This record gives sequence, structure tokens and C-alpha cells, in this order.
Amino acid sequence: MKKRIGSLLVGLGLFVTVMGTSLPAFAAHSCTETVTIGDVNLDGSVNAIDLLLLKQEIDCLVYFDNLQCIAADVDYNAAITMADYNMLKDYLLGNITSFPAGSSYTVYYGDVTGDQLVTDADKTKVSNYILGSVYLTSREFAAADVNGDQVVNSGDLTLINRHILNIEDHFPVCPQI
Ligand SMILES: [Ca+2]
Ligand SMILES: [Ca+2]
Ligand SMILES: [Ca+2]
Repeated sequence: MKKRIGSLLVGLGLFVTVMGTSLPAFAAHSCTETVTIGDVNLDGSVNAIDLLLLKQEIDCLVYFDNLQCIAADVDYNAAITMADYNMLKDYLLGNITSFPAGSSYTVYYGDVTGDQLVTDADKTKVSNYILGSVYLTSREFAAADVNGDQVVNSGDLTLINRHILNIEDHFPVCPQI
């Protein structure tokens, strides 16, 4: 159902970036997941089924996982509400042609700071989240949940640290293809 994207191009791009800025060479990032905004059931298309499912989530009849939350917040205000429902409906009716959240979003697992690298900065941010001193957006939360159990805790922090130390290349959320 979900598209697993092993991105060689991203890896090459990061290699060039790392070399160009003489940062420590971190493992190239190949563990990503791209979400189509509005595709609430993650089947690759945006249609009435997604609208129905979004209404069910708002009514607390279903529970969305991390990636579904990213897809559902079409107005990109960090909450899933009737405003998202109405916007998705307008999109399906052709009244609007794009979302404030964009058309798609790629989660780079382990990267919560948005630089597409997994570094000590990510470790610090996840640590601060666990300690309760920072908030993570749904996009950051999805990236931080590297074992894919829908919570962010010390288990994820350990995995991110092992990735930084090159002990483990792949996160459990993105098993090696
Ligand atoms: Ca869909
Ligand atoms: Ca929203
Ligand atoms: Ca987790």
C-alpha cells in the first residue's frame, strides 16, 4: 500500500552536500516515505474515499497513523478538523486545485530538523521532545518514529543514535528492500 522509496538521488545529493560543507560524513539517507497530501488512506490517489475517511477520523471513529495525519492536514495548521474536510471536499469538487500543505511531503526518517540528514541535532530534538521541552509537528513526529510504533520515545532515540554512529544503517520503519 505505502510506497517505499529508496532514493539513490537523494543519497548522492547528500554526499555532495556533505563534501561541499566539510561536515562529518553521515550515512546517506535512503529511508524515506512520500505522502500525497489529501490521500488519507495512503492508496496513491485522492478521492471521495479519502474524504469519507477524514470525516470518520474527525468524528473519532477511526485513528490515523503518523503518515495519515500528514496527508489529512491539508490546510497545514497542525490540526485535523472540519476545515481540512471542507478543503478536501472543495479540492474534489474542483473549486480549488492545491492545498496549503502542498501536493506531497517526504518524510526523511530520523531527520526531525529538516535538513535531510540524521545528525546530533536530530538526536537533541527528539531527546528534548521526550523530556517534554519541545513540540514536534506531525511531520517531525513521523520522522522521529523510526521504529514505526506510532510513539516517539527512548527506543527511537536509541535507534537514531545508532544510525548516527553508523552501527545501524536502516531503521525498522524502513526495512531494507
Ligand atoms: Ca486515497
Ligand atoms: Ca488542518
Ligand atoms: Ca517509535
